[in-house]
Amino acid sequence: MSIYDNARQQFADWGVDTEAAIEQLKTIPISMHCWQGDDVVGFEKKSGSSGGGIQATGNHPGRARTPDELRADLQFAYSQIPGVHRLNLHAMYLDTDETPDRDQIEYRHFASWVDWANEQNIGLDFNPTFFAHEKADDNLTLAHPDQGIRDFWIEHGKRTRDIAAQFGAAQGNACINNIWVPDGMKDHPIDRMAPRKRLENSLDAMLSEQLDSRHLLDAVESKLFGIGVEAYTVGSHEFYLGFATRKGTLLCLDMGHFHPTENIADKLSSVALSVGEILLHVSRPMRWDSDHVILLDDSILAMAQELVACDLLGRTHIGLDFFDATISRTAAWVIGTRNMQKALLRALLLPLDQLRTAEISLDFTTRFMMTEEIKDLPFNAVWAEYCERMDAKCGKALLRELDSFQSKVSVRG
Ligand code: RNT
Ligand code: ZN
Repeated sequence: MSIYDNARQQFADWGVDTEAAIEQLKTIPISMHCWQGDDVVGFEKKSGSSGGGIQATGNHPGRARTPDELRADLQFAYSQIPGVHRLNLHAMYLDTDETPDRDQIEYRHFASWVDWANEQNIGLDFNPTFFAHEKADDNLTLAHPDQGIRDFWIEHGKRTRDIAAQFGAAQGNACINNIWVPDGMKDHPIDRMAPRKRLENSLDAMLSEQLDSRHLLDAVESKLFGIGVEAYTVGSHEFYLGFATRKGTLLCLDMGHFHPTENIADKLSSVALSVGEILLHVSRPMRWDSDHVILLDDSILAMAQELVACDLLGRTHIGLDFFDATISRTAAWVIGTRNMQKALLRALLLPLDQLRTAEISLDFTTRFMMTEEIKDLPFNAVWAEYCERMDAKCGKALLRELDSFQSKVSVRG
């Protein structure tokens, strides 16, 4: 009996069908974020740091400096990740010799990404870039007191919606355009209300045009604090939960954007009662919103378990948001994305019916015994089988691939 057949039998003893889990895992796309490949720098022809409190640390060799380098790195990463893929692009990643300001970007500046994505069978998601720009230096954009600055950013946002909708139309699926603004204050504001009203009005203006939801889905992302906006963020969780509920947008939950002890997985079932669809930025905060590469740890396993147990996979879009430049950037993508997939597979392999039965009968002893006993089931054998069927490497063979690709890109200046 093969290792997989043996594992299949062990799961079957618990009433779990490993084949069904594998088939379902194949259909769950993960939107990989382009910005892990270049430390959130982008391809605008100007210098400067990412700003907005976003901080990539490290100087590992091999940062992608051009769209072609980034695409080559992505292509390698995708080749090591079994399953269906999406790419999450930011507006600062345009591919053109022109130098449009943020309020001048057009679809043609991104057309090469669509050609490449279609060739590679990769769905595209998008984001307006409200940071790393002189008009964002006050850490105020859509909520800025100056109407001219607000209008600039509203125009940027409108253009990204148009571009995202055209991505969606060109690809025949919905592109998510996710709005995150850095707006906030370092010290205690006197007026917490006025900036929030301005943000709401700006968002309304930005989202006013009705676009086809088969091609575009708008999402809004909250944040608790950032460097330089410790005392107050305009777009807090409550702000956007209310906004998304009232306006019908998606709500983006970034795992680094809450108090460090909050359980983000616990929020899914509550949020899902108020909003139609959810976007996740799966990330790993360490003491603060540090955007560490995600591990296969309890927080990720809990997230995946909630998605499966609450039947939310059909209306949750899984995106990643981490960036680490102290290690191989391509390895970070591959290991982090595979960790998300491993977590989903583990969740799909849980004997949920039996666990639910124990719980609903208030038999917490059985529930407890089961959750602990099933931790010893051979999840790794099912993952290895999945990788083999999808032609992706595992273990030492994977490490060799990652290492050899990294040594090729290490020669970049
Ligand atoms: C910032 C937000 C946001 C960004 C990306 C680059 O704290 O998490 O999602 O990380 O847009
Ligand atoms: Zn995020």
